[in-house]
Amino acid sequence: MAERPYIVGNWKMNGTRAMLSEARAIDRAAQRYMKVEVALAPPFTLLHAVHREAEQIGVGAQDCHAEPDGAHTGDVSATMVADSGAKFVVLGHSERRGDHGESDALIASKVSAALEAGLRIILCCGESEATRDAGKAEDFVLDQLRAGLPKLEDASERITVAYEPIWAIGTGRTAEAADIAAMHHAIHGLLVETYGEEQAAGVRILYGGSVKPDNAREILSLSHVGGALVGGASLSAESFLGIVVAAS
Ligand code: G2H
Repeated sequence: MAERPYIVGNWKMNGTRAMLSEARAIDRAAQRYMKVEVALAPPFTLLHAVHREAEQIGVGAQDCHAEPDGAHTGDVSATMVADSGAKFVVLGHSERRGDHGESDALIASKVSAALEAGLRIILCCGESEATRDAGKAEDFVLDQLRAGLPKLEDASERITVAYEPIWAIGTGRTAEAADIAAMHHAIHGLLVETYGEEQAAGVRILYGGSVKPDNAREILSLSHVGGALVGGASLSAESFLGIVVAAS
């Protein structure tokens, strides 16, 4: 188990103001588990409201635009995200890459914009089932990260990586423990190459993909697994807190 596991709920395109009671319940309960860092990434429309509820938990966005402002109808900049009270942004999620055709280059520019706005980032990576079956999962994931990881002196303060195999997202399937451990080990190796031993030790690598209260403890006990990025199971305080308890 990581020194201070990081459990992040990604609400995706779910949640209206009725969900604020779940955020409040998560926040109040998180105050009893100070050894776990707990955060929520609600949709843009709830960012400020969840931030106002949050006494203990971190709040972040699920995306941002690469430009600071301008004629980009419907988009939200990193500066706006920071202005809402959010402290981090999730970038490069496979649903952004898939649904919106986000390339590694675009994600790298969003990373720069987010850091410039003072946000921490959670940079996502993960392979498709076909890539895994072809034996190319590790090369693919490390290439995604080489393209997205910024040059930074204080990487451990600003960067979190989330490994989410696409075939395990929202499907109820989780990767085998040995496969998760091998990928997290490889990602840690790349972080050491990029930032040096000391900084890399502080960059947490989250696992994501159908993490639930009943599989969280095993996943979180794996070496170099520093927490979890949780989708479906973060939509109710009860199941999300089950994962927080497993991490504590
Ligand atoms: C992976 C994860 C959260 P879920 O996308 O980022 O979602 O836990 O529903 O598989």
